[in-house]
Amino acid sequence: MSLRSRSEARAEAETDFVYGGNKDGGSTTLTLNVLLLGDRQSGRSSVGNALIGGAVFRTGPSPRGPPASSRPQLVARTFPRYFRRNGAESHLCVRVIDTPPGKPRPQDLRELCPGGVHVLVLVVRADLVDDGAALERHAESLCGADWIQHSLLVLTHADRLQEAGLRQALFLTQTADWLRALSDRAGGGALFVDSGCDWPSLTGKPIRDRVLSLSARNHHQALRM
Ligand SMILES: Nc1nc2c(ncn2[C@@H]2O[C@H](COP(=O)(O)OP(=O)(O)O)[C@@H](O)[C@H]2O)c(=O)[nH]1
Ligand SMILES: [Mg+2]
Repeated sequence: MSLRSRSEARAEAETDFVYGGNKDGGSTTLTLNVLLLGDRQSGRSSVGNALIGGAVFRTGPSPRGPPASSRPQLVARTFPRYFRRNGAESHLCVRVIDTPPGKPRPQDLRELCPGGVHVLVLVVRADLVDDGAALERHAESLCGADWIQHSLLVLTHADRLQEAGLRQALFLTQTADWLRALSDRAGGGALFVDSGCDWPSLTGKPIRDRVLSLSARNHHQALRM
């Protein structure tokens, strides 16, 4: 992409953030930037694939040590006529930013998302609950004090809970204090997902719907990074 077309694309993206939509033959397009954060192997890329509805981010066991790519990666997809808004059909453009383990560099995120982030998806393994302090610290330092109102907690590996005979409703009452508190405080609440047999198409819509309703609750305001 030439320098000129890159800046044009950025200007177009920024217009979306300001007006929340583009005119497109009578329909509007709502563009939402979604940032995935989570530990190594928490299932971030799998959740990204579910959101996009295809295998676009690389998933799988990763060797210990420095990640192959330390740069965040952006993939966007438009879902035509996804919802109704002010009485009219609206397309939904989801721009998903997958991140390397640890804290992504703010300048990399700003480059991908100059208008900011509408929803943070915090990805945590339900079957391997560790300490969440670093995750919350990263979210706050990247997105500021309002990060929690823009957060949706996604608990992956729900299939493992099922195998262990633990019901999802009970899990949150019995899990670590920080995770229970996070699920109560997060603006979008908690959503359990599992990788099942056909993970992206089975689990994508519920995650997209939750992202959309959380963003609507925040009047589609974006958090600057
Ligand atoms: N059983 C199960 N495996 C999952 C689930 N989510 C992700 N995985 C697997 O866990 C591994 C790591 O997932 P990935 O999305 O690459 O994690 P990332 O390192 O956080 O991006 C992959 O082999 C996935 O197939 C889940 O909900 N259940
Ligand atoms: Mg990954």
